[in-house]
Amino acid sequence: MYCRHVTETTPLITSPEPTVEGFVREYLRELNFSQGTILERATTNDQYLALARTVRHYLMSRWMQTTVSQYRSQAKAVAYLSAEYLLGRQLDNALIATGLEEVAAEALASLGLDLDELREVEVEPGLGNGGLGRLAACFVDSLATMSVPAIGYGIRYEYGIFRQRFDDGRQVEEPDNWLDNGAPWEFAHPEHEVAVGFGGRTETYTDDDGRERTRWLPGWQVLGVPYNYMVPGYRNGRVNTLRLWSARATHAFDLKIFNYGDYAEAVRSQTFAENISKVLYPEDSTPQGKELRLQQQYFFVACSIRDFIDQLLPPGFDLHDLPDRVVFQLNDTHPVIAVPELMRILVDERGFEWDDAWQVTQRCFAYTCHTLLPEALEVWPVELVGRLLPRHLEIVYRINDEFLAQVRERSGGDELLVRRMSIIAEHPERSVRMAYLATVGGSKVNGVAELHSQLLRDKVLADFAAFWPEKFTNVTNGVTPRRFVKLANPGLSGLITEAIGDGWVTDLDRLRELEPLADDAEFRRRFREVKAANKDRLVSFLAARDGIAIDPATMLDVMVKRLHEYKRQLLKLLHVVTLYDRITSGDLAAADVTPRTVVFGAKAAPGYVMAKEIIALINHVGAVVNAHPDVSRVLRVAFPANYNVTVAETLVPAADLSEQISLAGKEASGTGNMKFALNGALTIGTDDGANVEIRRLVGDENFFLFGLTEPEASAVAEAGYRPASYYEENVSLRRALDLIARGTFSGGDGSVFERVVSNLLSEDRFMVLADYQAYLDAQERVERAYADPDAWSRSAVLNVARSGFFSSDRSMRDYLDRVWHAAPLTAG
Ligand code: 26W
Repeated sequence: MYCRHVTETTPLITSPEPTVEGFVREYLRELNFSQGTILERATTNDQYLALARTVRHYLMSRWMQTTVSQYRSQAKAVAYLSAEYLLGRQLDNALIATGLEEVAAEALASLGLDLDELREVEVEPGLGNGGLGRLAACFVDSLATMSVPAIGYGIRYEYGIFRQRFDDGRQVEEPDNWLDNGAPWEFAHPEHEVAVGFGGRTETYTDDDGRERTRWLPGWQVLGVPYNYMVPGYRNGRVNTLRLWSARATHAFDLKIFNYGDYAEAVRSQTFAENISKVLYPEDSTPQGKELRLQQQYFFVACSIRDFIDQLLPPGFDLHDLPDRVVFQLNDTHPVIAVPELMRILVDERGFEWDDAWQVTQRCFAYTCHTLLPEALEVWPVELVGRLLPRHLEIVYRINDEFLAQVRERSGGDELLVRRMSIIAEHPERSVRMAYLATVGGSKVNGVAELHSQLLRDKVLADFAAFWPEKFTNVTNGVTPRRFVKLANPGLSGLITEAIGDGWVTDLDRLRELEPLADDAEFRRRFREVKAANKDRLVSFLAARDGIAIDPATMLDVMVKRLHEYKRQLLKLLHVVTLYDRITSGDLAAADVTPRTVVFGAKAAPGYVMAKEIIALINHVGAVVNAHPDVSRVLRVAFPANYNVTVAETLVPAADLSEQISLAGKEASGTGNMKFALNGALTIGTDDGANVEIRRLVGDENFFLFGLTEPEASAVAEAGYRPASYYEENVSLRRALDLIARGTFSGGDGSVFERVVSNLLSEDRFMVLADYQAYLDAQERVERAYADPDAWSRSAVLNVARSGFFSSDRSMRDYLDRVWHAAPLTAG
């Protein structure tokens, strides 16, 4: 929502009547005038688009008021730069934020329409891979609900994260054409397009004051067109903006060339430009280092910084004061090219002295790291950076020179340290280490959970933490209670509100008031009732969506997250195979097994071969287990395809057991773990990421801990880890692996999953075999605990009551205090 030209007297619109009649009137207007049809002839898509637009109307005036008041307040704003936003469906979130759920349902029913049916039409914007993207969506929701002046910037990918389907149990990716049926939640503003340069060269010149200056002469340009999305605050009358950029050619069509008959050439620049925002890179750990990816990163960063300076700051604003007006939060290293971009604008365009520009830049940026895997840290070859962004490379070199001079000076010329801390890596090829650039170029660096931030200080960025201890802090992740409790779990929300009022929705620490009710048998009974109803809802959801039949009377043991070896879906699978082995071999009577349904949800990056093998193995094991006459009576495997935010909203509230079993020291935080705890599932997990803080808050007795700690895992690796020794010493483990190796789950053909088994026996980088026995022992503790439903639900109630800390509102408060030094807008 742009508002530079809004004056004191500009009349702002008012919202439609929040009544059934008012809603009906607005809806029919939309159906007739915008959808151009009548009720009797409207398609389901017409009905949904009209509904979405109607709900938009109830948010429009808030949006305008928020933007105008933010602009007028001249308050410091947070600009969140993220290459990913995993937003989920918008309709229900907007209805909850406006409190219009009932009015909408009644109004539609009066027209013979069903809200439950229409909400299924919406395709969720899958503009992210996993944790990082979803976290960004939770954060912008919290900033709006907390009335913090903030704007989210990102990329409007034409194709989001691929759609996953299984073919003979193997992942097949299909394009996510999420825009095809209309995009009612976005507002295009081509009039505010931004030109972005690429390639070309730089030249130095002497300016009128006789100063040596440099300018960039780009070789080609694309246009960035902003699309605005509403980010509604929860019932606070505020709506913040998410601005996503789409790439266009400067001149879409070359008529001359067309007339020569070379039609493809005529539109080449268009397709070339559009490619930049065409598709989301589906990697969430190993960067492919593709040129287009760097183009995407610079494209949205250049658009966003230009847009903030030109549209959100008053005309003639002195950029020396920029740090008082904005903090650009870098969501991992993906947007870090923003640091040399701001330097370029200040020095080359605004004529700042280098040191002044550097002062301003460092104070304007902060960096959040979301990973611990060395291979996930982005490095860009200087050859590529120099070709695509020649001026930025020059600026990075100067930043590095000035920084290393400090290092040299403070370390008394320790050249080894200088080489280690250099932003430019010399080997294997000269490259820019983006995490180092982010650390040098910003005022703060944070990890996303206590253990993660400690490991950043002690290991990943140890030299920098020693050099700038004050720069390093921690902000433990959080999730929005609006979507992941209020929206996803209306049963539990109702029970909580009945017990302690509805203040918890915006003040999640209030859940603590539930603690005494853990000792209330009636409350526990009703809590179990809610869980049972959520399980029934999941049963019909999976039956309708995937044709998957699950038994709600079983323990729902859920593992949903991206497929990655460090997350150890294989450990969960070995538990399933071991149970299968014990039941089929008669070691274990089916009657002695707690009936359990293991639910997996996971996408693998298309280029991640081992991850795709593991998905296929899970599906093949599931097929055999589910078909076995004895085993299937007490053990089932369900693997709904295309796990996404919408699936999570139905799956998480139904879960009994939450699997958070990564090798300690590998999962930066995890956020699924928080969603499960808040929805009354108990966690089986390692002391990794935010599991450590969940266990501390909910209490050891309400958490199934197992496995090596991070120091122990490092010591084992240090000492030389020999996975085969666990195979030799542990019969149950050997039998399980042999079953797979013999082809039990692949039609007797042992070669099918040979790679998975041999990797476990030879490398097993994430120590699945080392933690196998401890995990099985913990699962036995789970079975014993689950045998007492009342005691189990008491633990579950305590998990809910003690998980208020994991609200993304609390994360925002920590960022505001420790990193951004900004504040919510109280008045206006
Ligand atoms: C360039 C390839 C790439 C793309 C995305 C590398 C790394 C990423 C992300 C950082 C991966 C990610 O999503 N990390 C997850 O971030 C969550 C939010 O902080 C954490 O909770 C998870 O532990 C972390 O794996």
